[in-house]
Amino acid sequence: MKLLAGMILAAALPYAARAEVAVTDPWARASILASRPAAAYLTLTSDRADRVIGVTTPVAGQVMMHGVETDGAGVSRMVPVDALELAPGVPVTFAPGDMHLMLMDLSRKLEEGEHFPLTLVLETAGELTVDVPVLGPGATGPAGE
Ligand SMILES: [Cu+2]
Repeated sequence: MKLLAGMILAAALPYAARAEVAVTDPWARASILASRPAAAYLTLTSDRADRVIGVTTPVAGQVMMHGVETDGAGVSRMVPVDALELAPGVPVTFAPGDMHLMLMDLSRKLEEGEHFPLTLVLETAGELTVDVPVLGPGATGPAGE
């Protein structure tokens, strides 16, 4: 019964009460070969608790969220993240050497200077599509940094 009451409340919320999610500084690095995965980065802030449950883009067959873990010997490895928790107002940053979006099965090389759409699927806020600029192969941060 509790679940049903929650659903009715959500349906009755006015448009203005919808979740606000901000995506800042999206970027990707140019890829050397279409056969190698590419990585994309951005900063995501939601005004309420939410979860990123999927990411898609037309340029890749699959997008995975990867975290990075370092073991006791100092060896880092990538760890798939199925659902990314967002705490209200706390920015989550995807950046080189840290959490990143891995673009698998590229349909083609990502060329410096182009842009591609990337869609984040959030449990509460729904789908959010951002335009991602492709920076040079040596880029280490978003344009302007
Ligand atoms: Cu990865």
